[in-house]
Amino acid sequence: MYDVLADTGVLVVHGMATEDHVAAVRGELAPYLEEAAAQPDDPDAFYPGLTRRLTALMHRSPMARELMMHPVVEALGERHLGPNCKTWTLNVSAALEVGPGARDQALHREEDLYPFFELPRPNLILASMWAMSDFTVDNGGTQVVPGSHRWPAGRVAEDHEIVRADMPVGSVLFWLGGVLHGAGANVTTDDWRYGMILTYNLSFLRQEENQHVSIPLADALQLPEDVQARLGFAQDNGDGLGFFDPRPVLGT
Ligand SMILES: O=C(O)CCC(=O)C(=O)O
Repeated sequence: MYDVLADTGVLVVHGMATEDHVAAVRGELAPYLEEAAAQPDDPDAFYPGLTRRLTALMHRSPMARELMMHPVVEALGERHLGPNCKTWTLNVSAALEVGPGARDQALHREEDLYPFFELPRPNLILASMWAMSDFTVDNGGTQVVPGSHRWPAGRVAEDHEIVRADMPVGSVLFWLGGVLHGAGANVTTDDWRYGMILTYNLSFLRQEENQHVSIPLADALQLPEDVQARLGFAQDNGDGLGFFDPRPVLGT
């Protein structure tokens, strides 16, 4: 498991979530996703149209928080991010539905958020895509380019180097943050491909999704300490990074 991810930059693990757990997450997010209308496509936009997106999942779905802390994720984070930091944090949470007619998303790297580091970079991000419905090569299964985490800047993927995630509901596609990837096209099916992306970054880097605004402090402080820490509501293992004092202002 560890070597496959290190060597190819990509790994699929089946059976990570039960169908009941997937249904529970979907149920918790459904009222929010219903309001996330799919837009027509703009061919120049980074996000393809005919898709539905929802963020701030860790505030909205207690069952998704359990998946964020899955032991396999913890083990992969320890191995692939652990050597480069004291701890790691949730970087992004999003539910991503790819609807009929959606085009391929342009290939990109999660770690392009941090251009200070030259390619190929040390591991800064571990990404996971949870299959909340079956993923196929035709219905929008995520495109990934194995090995591209080791490519120099400027190398462009050729069609034969791109593979598309084909995995049953409850599986997870993992990839390292240097791997080229993007949502797949869904032009021949009537499916709504439903994925939940959770990415994790080294905790001394800024989180792409601002958890401190997405999750009110009073709610965050009710969560178990390990969950708070993964969300970034903790000081880095005893050093000064991220220190805080949650006591209220005197007299309030
Ligand atoms: O939906 C997917 O399969 C990938 C999504 C993605 O890479 C993105 O939204 O940046």
